[in-house]
Amino acid sequence: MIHPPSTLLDAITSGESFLVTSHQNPDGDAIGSGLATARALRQLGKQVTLWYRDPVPTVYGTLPDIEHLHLGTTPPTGFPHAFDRVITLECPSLARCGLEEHLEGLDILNIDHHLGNDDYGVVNWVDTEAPSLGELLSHLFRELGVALDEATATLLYLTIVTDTGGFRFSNATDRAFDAAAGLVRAGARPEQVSLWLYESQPPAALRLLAEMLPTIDLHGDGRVATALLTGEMFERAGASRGDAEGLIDYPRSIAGVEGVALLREIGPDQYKASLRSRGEVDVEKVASRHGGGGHRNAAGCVLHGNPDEVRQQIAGELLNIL
Ligand SMILES: [Mn+2]
Repeated sequence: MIHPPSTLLDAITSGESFLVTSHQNPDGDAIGSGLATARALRQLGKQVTLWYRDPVPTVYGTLPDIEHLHLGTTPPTGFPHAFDRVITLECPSLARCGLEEHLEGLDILNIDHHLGNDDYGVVNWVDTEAPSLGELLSHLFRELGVALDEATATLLYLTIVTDTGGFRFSNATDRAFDAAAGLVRAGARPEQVSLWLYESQPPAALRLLAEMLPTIDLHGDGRVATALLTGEMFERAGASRGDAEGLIDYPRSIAGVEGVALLREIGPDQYKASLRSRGEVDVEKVASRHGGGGHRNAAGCVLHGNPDEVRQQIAGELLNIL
């Protein structure tokens, strides 16, 4: 049984008004965990504001309560005085939330499952064995006495599905399946999660996929794949950044590929590299060398140079760790 530290339970129980945030470019775990936390805390009679810097990927646009998210770099009303507790979810460093200039100096409850969390909170609950942050939160909510409703259970289930790649990655451990079973018993609806994740694509996302497919390159006898998304491709497809969610799974699906980098242009000669790998291959090492981070099998960082240079560089670095 996983137990949160009593200092965390005390801080939550005694708090009244919560600000909850998560990392830049939020993924399914960041979003599902945040929405579930807000629902759970409200059930305990708390005030909760969710503040994320970046917009949510298109596929998560219809999640319950998503319209209540406060987005951008402008603080929500009353910040910071109106809040007596600040929770960061999934942020190994305060900088990962992208709101550090506002949060610096505040007492933070740091809940995370990433490697290399630098324990910047007044309370730090970091469990790197947790398959998703939502899994860890399900233990927290149990100990807080929250009775999960269907929507909250479904949001937590979503975090496990997205972080384990649909129970396919090496973090699809017994803990992942135990938690998923418990959440389904509590009312989680796997078919709803499947609809959100796999059958809610806007047409622009498929046009963007069509733009990306011809850019796939194989390196080192096909053990590494790279692909590219430029601003021009987004324009032609009529797509927004959120439409790129999941596209990396296509180069990853090629037989024999052990490491993948998807490069997305974010500025002149500037690329966000999303990295993926299988098994023991640790792409987090490559990402952290460039000031990024993540997990062993999924990480990201920013690279500088023209697209060909960046592609050769990251392919070389991935081949080096195979
Ligand atoms: Mn996560």
